Amino acid sequence: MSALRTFTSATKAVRHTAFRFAPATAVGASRAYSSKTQTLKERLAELIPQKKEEVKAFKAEYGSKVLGEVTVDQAYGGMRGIKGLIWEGSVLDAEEGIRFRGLTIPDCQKVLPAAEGGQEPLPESLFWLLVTGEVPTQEQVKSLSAEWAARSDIPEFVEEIIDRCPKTLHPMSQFSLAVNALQHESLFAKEYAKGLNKANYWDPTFEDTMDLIAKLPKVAARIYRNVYKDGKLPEIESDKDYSYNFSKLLGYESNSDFVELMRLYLTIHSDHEGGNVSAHTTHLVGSALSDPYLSFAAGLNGLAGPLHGLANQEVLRWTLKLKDNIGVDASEEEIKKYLWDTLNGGQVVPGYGHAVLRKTDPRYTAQREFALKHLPDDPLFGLVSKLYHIIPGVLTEHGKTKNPWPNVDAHSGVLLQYYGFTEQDYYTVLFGVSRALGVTSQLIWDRALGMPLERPKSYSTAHLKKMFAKN
Ligand code: HAX
Repeated sequence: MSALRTFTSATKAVRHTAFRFAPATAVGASRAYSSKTQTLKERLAELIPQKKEEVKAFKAEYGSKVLGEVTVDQAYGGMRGIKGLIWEGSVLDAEEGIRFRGLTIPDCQKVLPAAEGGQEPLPESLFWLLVTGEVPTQEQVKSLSAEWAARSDIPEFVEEIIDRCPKTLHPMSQFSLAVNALQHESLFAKEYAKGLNKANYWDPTFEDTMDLIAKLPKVAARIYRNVYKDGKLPEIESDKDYSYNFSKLLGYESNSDFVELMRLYLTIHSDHEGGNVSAHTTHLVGSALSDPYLSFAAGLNGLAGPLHGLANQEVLRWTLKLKDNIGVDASEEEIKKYLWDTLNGGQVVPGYGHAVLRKTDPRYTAQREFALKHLPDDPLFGLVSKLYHIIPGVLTEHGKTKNPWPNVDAHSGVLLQYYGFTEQDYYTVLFGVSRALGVTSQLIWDRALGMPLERPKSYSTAHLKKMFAKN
């Protein structure tokens, strides 16, 4: 195993606390800190016993409280609104949108460390926040960037597997295949086979998570270069941040605005509480003690569905088709007709609607603000803005969707295409790299808190009829 477990840097840490697990018991404000920068793992090791005690005490007092009842409609209706999951990193409010450990996206943009000369939060900062509930220092973030760079190499056989994929295999299928193959490296699986004490599950889970996140850019970029370019990859720079290096592997690092976009993108797509398909799947598969590689690969397969992460490729495709059919300067009437054609064709308008949200997704807003700042005059951005003012009205008139407002996927494609990143089929891979941060930080806590095998109860229609029908 790597020497990185003891990775440190000799700078004094100043802790900014965004949210503490339990204000009454949290260490931090009054604690004397060591003069070296504390690593994420060291901080986590301190937090785990506190959090375990907190949860134990909470359950002892409130364990029998009722979270809600479940109707037959909900059982048939994709379990919408059923409260039955614990997810520490983020909570989604239907009106306000996501909060990561209590922080909104604008809060994160204000308080999370950015790159030197940059303004957007670094995904490293967000990961630290998700794992610990605390805002890291610049030094801690720097150490995490360096640690991920140092762990980034992928085994040769995984490179060969990716290289052998036909170009026609969807990038998300290649991505999932490669992550499954990386499982060869799983420390959790190896330690478990030797006989691992339950109390220590979190440790190799943490190591796997760090390795997995670190390796994703090389996996993802290899797929990109193979499918769309000449298959050659540059070296990463060990003193640069994760998003810079990922941009470099993809071939876009020379544009500092693209690198900033990547930082924002990887931060805001990371986590969206526990019930969405990719998060829930990762958590569910992880509950069988499948290691982080297997669990995340399962989550990726869910992200690859068009009602979930694949919507980002669908949005750009749909928007470009609209542009080709009626032009970028189409009138409101022409756009409305095009929308009705989509709806009357029994298709969804991609990028709009949400299972939980009932307002414009703040992840959409953050991307719109980025566009207003960096590409205000881009014609496609102009079209996307026009659609933002027209689609909600048409969807409301259509009368089906509970939320006519745009979600995260309605905006990402237009930003990427502006920088020449036009390969729509690849967009969900970027989402996947980001989603790893959220779902694996929860896996660490699942193992630390000893979360059990997930196994909800199901019924057949015949059984439900017997329970409720008069005859
Ligand atoms: N266009 C047309 N119809 C829509 C719609 C849209 N954008 N959004 C919802 N509807 C329809 C549903 O298909 C459903 O129709 P039926 O009754 O015929 O089945 C009806 O409105 C009620 O759906 P809902 O309760 O409002 O929404 P759900 O919770 O069932 O589904 C979805 C949420 C996100 C899947 C849905 O809004 C949708 O399909 N949107 C388009 C695809 C999309 O953008 N997906 C990405 C979502 C965000 C995400 O996960 N990103 O990764």
